[in-house]
Amino acid sequence: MAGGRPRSVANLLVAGQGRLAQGLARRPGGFGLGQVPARLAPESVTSMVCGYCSVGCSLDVHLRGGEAVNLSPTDDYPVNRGRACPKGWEALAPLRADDRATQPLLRDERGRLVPVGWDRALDAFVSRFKAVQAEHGPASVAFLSTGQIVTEEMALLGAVAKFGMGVVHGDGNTRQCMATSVVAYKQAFGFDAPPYTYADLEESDVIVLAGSNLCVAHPILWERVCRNTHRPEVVVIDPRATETARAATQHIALAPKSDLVLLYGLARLLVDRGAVDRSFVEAHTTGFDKFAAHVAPYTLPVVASATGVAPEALERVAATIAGGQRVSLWWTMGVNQSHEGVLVAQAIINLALMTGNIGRPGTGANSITGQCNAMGSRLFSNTTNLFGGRDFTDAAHREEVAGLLGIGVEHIPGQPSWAYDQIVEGIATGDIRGLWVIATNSAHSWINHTELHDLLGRLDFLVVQDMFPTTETAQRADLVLPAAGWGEKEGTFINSERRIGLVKRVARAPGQALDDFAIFKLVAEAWGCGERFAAWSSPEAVFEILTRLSAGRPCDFGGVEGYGMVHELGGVQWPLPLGTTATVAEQRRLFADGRFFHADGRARFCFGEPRPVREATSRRYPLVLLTGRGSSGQWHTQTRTSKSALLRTLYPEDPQVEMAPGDADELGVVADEWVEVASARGSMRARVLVTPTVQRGQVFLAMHHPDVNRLTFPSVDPQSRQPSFKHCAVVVRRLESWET
Ligand SMILES: Nc1nc2c(c(=O)[nH]1)N[C@H]1C(S)=C(S)[C@@H](COP(=O)(O)OP(=O)(O)OC[C@H]3O[C@@H](n4cnc5c(=O)[nH]c(N)nc54)[C@H](O)[C@@H]3O)O[C@H]1N2
Ligand SMILES: Nc1nc2c(c(=O)[nH]1)N[C@H]1C(S)=C(S)[C@@H](COP(=O)(O)OP(=O)(O)OC[C@H]3O[C@@H](n4cnc5c(=O)[nH]c(N)nc54)[C@H](O)[C@@H]3O)O[C@H]1N2
Ligand code: SF4
Ligand SMILES: [Mo]
Repeated sequence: MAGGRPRSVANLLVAGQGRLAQGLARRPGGFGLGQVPARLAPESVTSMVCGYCSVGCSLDVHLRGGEAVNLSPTDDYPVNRGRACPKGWEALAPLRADDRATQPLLRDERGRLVPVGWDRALDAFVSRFKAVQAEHGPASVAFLSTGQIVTEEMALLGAVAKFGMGVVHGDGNTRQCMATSVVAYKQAFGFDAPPYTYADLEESDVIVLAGSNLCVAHPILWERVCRNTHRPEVVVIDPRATETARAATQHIALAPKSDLVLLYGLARLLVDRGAVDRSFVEAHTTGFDKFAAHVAPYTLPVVASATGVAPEALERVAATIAGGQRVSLWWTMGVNQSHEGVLVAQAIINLALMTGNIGRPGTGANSITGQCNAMGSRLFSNTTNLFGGRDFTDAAHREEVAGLLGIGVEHIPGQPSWAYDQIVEGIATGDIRGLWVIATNSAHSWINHTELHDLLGRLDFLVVQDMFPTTETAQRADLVLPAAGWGEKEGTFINSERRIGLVKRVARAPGQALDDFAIFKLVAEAWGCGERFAAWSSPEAVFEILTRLSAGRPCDFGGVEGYGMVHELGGVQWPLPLGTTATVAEQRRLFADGRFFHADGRARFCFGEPRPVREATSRRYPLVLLTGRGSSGQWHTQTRTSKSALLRTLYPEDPQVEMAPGDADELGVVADEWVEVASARGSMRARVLVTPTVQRGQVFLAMHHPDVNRLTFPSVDPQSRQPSFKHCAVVVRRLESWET
């Protein structure tokens, strides 16, 4: 055991007590707190970015004695301007939950998770993983991480695991979420670069939302749409009549997974109508003529029959896009979680390119990301990409990073990580024997998880690092490392519009829980590679390292001078290279000069052939199952949001399967009745919600119930390897009354 380690654990635990909201707190006043009775008035207020979704709202945390007592949305932050959704208002609730992880837990010989000190936990971590690597090679230990820890932590994890522990394969839950957009952007623009700024939602005269339920999933972005004074046409492309679709001016209720045909059909109509911006296409893109030839067969009758959308509705959307002066096209999981998601995302990008709707206010081909720091993960998790969107297989990139980090280039693997599904497959084949899971609840959220549950049991050693020891994944672990959560640590998130925002320590982590940053540092020490990361001494020191790693890359934020500047400016959007400045009010969008990130400066039209869905409906499983977000009060696997009594009042207690009235009648079920929903892989029970928001032949389940992914079919997009959570075949069965 390294001599200094026990002291360093103690130091970290003690250090945590003194660093609450350091430096950047401000006195109350001008925060809309006028009505608060004096005895409850906070002593000071500090603002920080919300830890749930990628909108990245700022919250004013009210402090007493340096500890958070309450919060309210920040008035003057450019993202949310005084608003927050229910999750934001309740963001402190999970920190105070009864089931927080307070001590490391190690599984004993009798199979029970028992509390141990950090020293034993670290010994077990190191000895077990090193034993696995000694027997099966360094690549036999892998990690799965997240879009929900600060960038500094992600980067430290990626560095320690890959450049210190010899790990080769690590991926994140962002694979389930954003991988499709990443690949689509890279191929089309030459870099993973969502081009927009949120102000575009207020500046468009046409807003197209594909596979996005903005009202529920990104409420404050929907609020920005509502602030648009140009009376925009809002077109929603979604098989369901979601909250967003019902508020839209046009709802295209297409057949599930027919988006590619629909979008090619729209492209053809735009060509036919002469709506192509020839001068933009010629000056700034390549491949348009081939694309136009590719979409020629997608005539109105072909498209209407494949999508189930009336020809008049298709023509109206095309006319709306053609007539718009500032058209923005946005997409999320209805597009990304598909067996052909990359092609669909590129078809959206193509519509923006061919009509010249990019680089100007109110325009863009805009992927909205999901988790608070998915964008940080895309650039700095060091999983499939080397730091800063670089390439592990590129020797020059490896040299550059080694030089910037002052480490030997031999420590940088020359191959990218396996994707999440390949790591899971690697467990099945015995190639992966040890797994370290950080801030993701795979045993609930992974597709077709019955198989994963079995595989997790086959691992030689499973470590889960989470705020809660009660998650489905932590319950299967050999070692649980107790982590601090949002609000108990500092660092930065990057939101959907590329805005770097600050997170601060406003509460103490309970018991022996440590922030992920401290845990990664301890692991490095215990592993014996701590020296290599000596410069990674604090989150702000790592931020400085990341600033250097970004320099010269499209995501360059070399001009950002530390956390103080991020705070002063109300967040900073990349790029901001050294020598450039930003102001608080400024909105940064990409491609205003028509130059893209490919070597020739041009964007590319990318396209391909539609493919059939991987699991079609059958007589046995006649319904299509769609899954997604249930309400604005629920977050993913519910480890956090279910801890708020207030949020629990905003959604039904039991799982609900949404069903069209005609299907309910045919099955003879009535509202609220318990039924069984089954696929070829498993089944679950749910209450029937009879609603015309789903089409006949389709049912919808929110992803928040742990059994939903017993049903889903494990197919991935071949290019992005993102799972297709939103299409599989199921049957709904009545339960005999004695069973209910
Ligand atoms: N309240 C809340 N907000 C969240 C989250 C949360 O858990 N709760 N999670 C965050 C994260 S990580 C993410 S990734 C985002 C997700 O945000 P969204 O993508 O907006 O949410 P989903 O409900 O998963 O999917 C959006 C829509 O896709 C539709 N859809 C299904 N199949 C198809 C199809 O074939 N074509 C089309 N066009 N649409 C289809 C569904 O009907 C659904 O309404 O939300 C973020 N915000
Ligand atoms: N059927 C279906 N399945 C889906 C989806 C779908 O639409 N349908 N959507 C997919 C998508 S887009 C996503 S993003 C995934 C999300 O899937 P997950 O990532 O599994 O969902 P979360 O519940 O957010 O899990 C985050 C975990 O991190 C823990 N945690 C929170 N903060 C911290 C921290 O600071 N440190 C540490 N160490 N732990 C922390 C939480 O307690 C929780 O256990 O689900 C995917 N699964
Ligand atoms: S919209 Fe997203 S970032 Fe804003 S308060 Fe809600 S969860 Fe937090
Ligand atoms: Mo996500």
